[in-house]
Amino acid sequence: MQPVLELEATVYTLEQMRAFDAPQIALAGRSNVGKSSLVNALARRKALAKISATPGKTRSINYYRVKPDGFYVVDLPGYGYAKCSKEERQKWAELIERYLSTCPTLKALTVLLDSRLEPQQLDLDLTSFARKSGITLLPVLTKADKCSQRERAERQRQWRDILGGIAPLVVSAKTGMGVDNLWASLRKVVTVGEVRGSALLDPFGSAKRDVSLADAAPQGGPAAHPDAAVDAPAPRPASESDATGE
Ligand SMILES: Nc1nc2c(ncn2[C@@H]2O[C@H](COP(=O)(O)OP(=O)(O)O)[C@@H](O)[C@H]2O)c(=O)[nH]1
Ligand SMILES: [Mg+2]
Repeated sequence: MQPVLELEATVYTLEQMRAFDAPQIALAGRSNVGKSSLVNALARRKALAKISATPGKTRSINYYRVKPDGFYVVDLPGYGYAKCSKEERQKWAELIERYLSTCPTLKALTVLLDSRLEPQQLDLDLTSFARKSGITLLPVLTKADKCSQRERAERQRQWRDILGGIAPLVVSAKTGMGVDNLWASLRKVVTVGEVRGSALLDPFGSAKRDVSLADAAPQGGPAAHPDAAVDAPAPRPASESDATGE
């Protein structure tokens, strides 16, 4: 049976987030990575999630209930919007960090990564934080229709190396590529607790939560964690305007 995605609630604070006790999969990504488009593709609807003309404006957290399964897809605010103030970025990071660190029913974090871009510092910060916190990562490369198959495969390999063997899924909200695979992974991670074998289970899964996303530098800034950029090439300025959220 094809799952259905329904917007159940929109909240703004950690206190409001604590009201949800069903299993949850968080969805995060840099502003403009294609998160809203992917939610719509998962829902097979055109306008469930708003595709923003002014990226970075939405600070809300949307709880989508998956039926009939019963778990939530928790759509977190996009991060790293260049025009946000430092204070706003700090507030985002603290909220996300506290949610990810304390939500007792969190099953996984789906991190959306732009398949056209070299790994960006903020993506490295978030994935590094998740791995050190023992959170199951489900990385997803978006906008796959904008790359050749060879570029996609290279980007997948690059991220797999950075993430210690976890190869991202490749999706396109535009063509629908990979969307069924993503659904299968989301459902599996909720029921089984892992997606593709032990590769998804962090080798340092029991590591202390000793990293702070709140220290994350704005996009293009210095690395927040000395080890966040291991094996990763330096982020390069995005050349296409819709790749940066500006
Ligand atoms: N070609 C292509 N464009 C996409 C895809 N997903 C999103 N976009 C475009 O990227 C821009 C940002 O998308 P949006 O979903 O609002 O990103 P968000 O800020 O992460 O929610 C919009 O112009 C979308 O039309 C995709 O799979 N393929
Ligand atoms: Mg959006």
